[in-house]
Amino acid sequence: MAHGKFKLCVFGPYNAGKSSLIQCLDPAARHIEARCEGGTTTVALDYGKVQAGGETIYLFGTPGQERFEFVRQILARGMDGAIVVVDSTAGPDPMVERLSEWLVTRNVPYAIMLNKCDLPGSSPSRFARENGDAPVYLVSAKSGENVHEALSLFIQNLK
Ligand SMILES: Nc1nc2c(ncn2[C@@H]2O[C@H](COP(=O)(O)OP(=O)(O)O)[C@@H](O)[C@H]2O)c(=O)[nH]1
Ligand SMILES: [Mg+2]
Repeated sequence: MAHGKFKLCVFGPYNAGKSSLIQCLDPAARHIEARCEGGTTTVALDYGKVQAGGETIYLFGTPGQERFEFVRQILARGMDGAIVVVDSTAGPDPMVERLSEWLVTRNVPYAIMLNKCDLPGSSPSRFARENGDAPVYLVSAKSGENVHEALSLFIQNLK
């Protein structure tokens, strides 16, 4: 997979911190919100580009809401790896489990980023059992803690 360019998709539930993570990795990242029927719901996408581990990484943030499965399918085409962002202050989420299973079936290497570790309610041990073989990194997309380091480590694993 060492072709110098990586497409990474960022998955995870709504509000987990996907957009913040991409913004943290690339301050020039674009955040796109498209309004759906009636203007009450939005589909949010993100795009960023960052250098890590000597490679150029293209980051595609996917919408978290369950009903945007079709958008995730489109964005996922040709991805070399994935990041699953999890809110470490929240309880285990069935969507995270489904995403992980889907990535395993598709043979896509992925990392779990347990986000919001700066908050007092952060409890990473809650997720310890559900991650299979995927590497798990504790990060804060808000403070930036461990974000670049986690990405670099994950990229090294992919090469
Ligand atoms: N305290 C804290 N708040 C965060 C962190 N990451 C994201 N947030 C907040 O969580 C909310 C959702 O973040 P966002 O990136 O929009 O989530 P998305 O829906 O997954 O894209 C926002 O209010 C963020 O400011 C973090 O690491 N720490
Ligand atoms: Mg978002």
